[in-house]
Amino acid sequence: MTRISRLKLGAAALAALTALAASPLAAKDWRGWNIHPPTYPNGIALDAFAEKVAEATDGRVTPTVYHNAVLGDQPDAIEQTRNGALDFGNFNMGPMGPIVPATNILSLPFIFSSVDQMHKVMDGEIGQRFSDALAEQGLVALSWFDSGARSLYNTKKPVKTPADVQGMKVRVMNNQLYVDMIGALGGNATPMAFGEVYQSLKTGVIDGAENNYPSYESTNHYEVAGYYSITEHLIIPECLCVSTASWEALSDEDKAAVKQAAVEAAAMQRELWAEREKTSLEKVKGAGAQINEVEDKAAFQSAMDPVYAGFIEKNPELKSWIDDIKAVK
Ligand code: BDP
Repeated sequence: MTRISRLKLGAAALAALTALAASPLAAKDWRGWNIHPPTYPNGIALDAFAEKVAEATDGRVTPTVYHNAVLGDQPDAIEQTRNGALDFGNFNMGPMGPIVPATNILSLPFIFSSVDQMHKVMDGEIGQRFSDALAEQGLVALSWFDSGARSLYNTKKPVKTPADVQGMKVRVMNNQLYVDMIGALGGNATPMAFGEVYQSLKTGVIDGAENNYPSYESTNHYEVAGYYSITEHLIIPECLCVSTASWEALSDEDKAAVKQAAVEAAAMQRELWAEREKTSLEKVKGAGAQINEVEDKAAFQSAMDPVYAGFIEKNPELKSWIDDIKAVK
């Protein structure tokens, strides 16, 4: 074979391959982001989602989940999924706020009265409004995962009243609302990536942070910040979100299969979550963490009035959403 004909053949093969990759028949190797370890409820459910999708689409879509935030921290991963560099991810609505303003409502402290009420809201008409807002920013929310309730923990002392937070340096997720929230309690908030919190607690760069039991436990934060105070100030849902670009490349049949797999994954995650909350609590208690109830939660709630006022002032069009959420019993 001459060099020219080999080149021609090579070019033809390349053209064929390109056509195949662009055709709806080519297998789509989806890359998915997860901040948690594969053994965390979210990791297990995401792997089950990936497996189910591959099976239900007969291998037309083959997702792989990259655990432990190896593909970047959460704000980056959200951006990458929006622009199609990543195909899907499990995202908390906290760091989503700066990108999809309506989702900030879910980051208002004490917005939900309980996790059950949060489920009712997210699985109903109001949840659909959040999905619509996400869709406008390039993300298709296929189902909602649980993330329990977040409480404050620190290296110094039990928090019982807002005054105990005075002067404390507290790590928060990337969202101005949390800076305002800690500020309203008299503390100083530091937005920081999840993966940096352990070391920062250990070295005293920060005094505390806030999270649910499973994350407090899985990150080993309890080893270095042994006072966990049940403030339950935030109940934030998480989505299983697919990039609009990846979604639109699917046939209707495959869209239905992926949606179904996501709904099943969420049901599985919520079940595993309920168990994990118990085992995580047992584990941190067994390791000596001091968990305290907060009797006067109302004091924390009323301290949040300026946070709500500031939010409504900036987003008057979202005021009615707050009222709608509060009306769901
Ligand atoms: C966990 C969430 C995760 C957040 C993390 C955090 O599941 O998405 O990134 O908290 O505090 O509970 O950053």
